[in-house]
Amino acid sequence: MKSLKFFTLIVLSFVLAACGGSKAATNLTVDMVEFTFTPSEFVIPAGQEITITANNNGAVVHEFVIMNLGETVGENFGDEDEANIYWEVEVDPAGTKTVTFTAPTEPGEYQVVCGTEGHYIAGMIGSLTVVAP
Ligand SMILES: [Cu+2]
Repeated sequence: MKSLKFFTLIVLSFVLAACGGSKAATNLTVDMVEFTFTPSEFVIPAGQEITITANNNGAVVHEFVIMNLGETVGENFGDEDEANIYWEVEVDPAGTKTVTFTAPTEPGEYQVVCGTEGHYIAGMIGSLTVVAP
């Protein structure tokens, strides 16, 4: 009985992987302005190397901050959130950066925020969904 449950779990994870696999990308592009990410939703494969090109088309510094799984920014983005950051990149106004990071190994939905003061409250929020590769 135990092995049947395990088998079902294995089959389920293959099905889930197949569903998410088609949309997951290892190359991302994000455009940032006051106060939005475009696009604001991303799907990446777990544990893979991800290349992201972050364009800042705005007039102030913007950040693409990925929070740890299960951690979301509360009322406002502050010092207490720094410890819960998985990865971040900061881009100057009118600047662009192409950088890489390793996707989290744990599938799930990760909150993306801009860490520049006031931007989180202004709605500069996105989501990063990590799926089994
Ligand atoms: Cu911002």
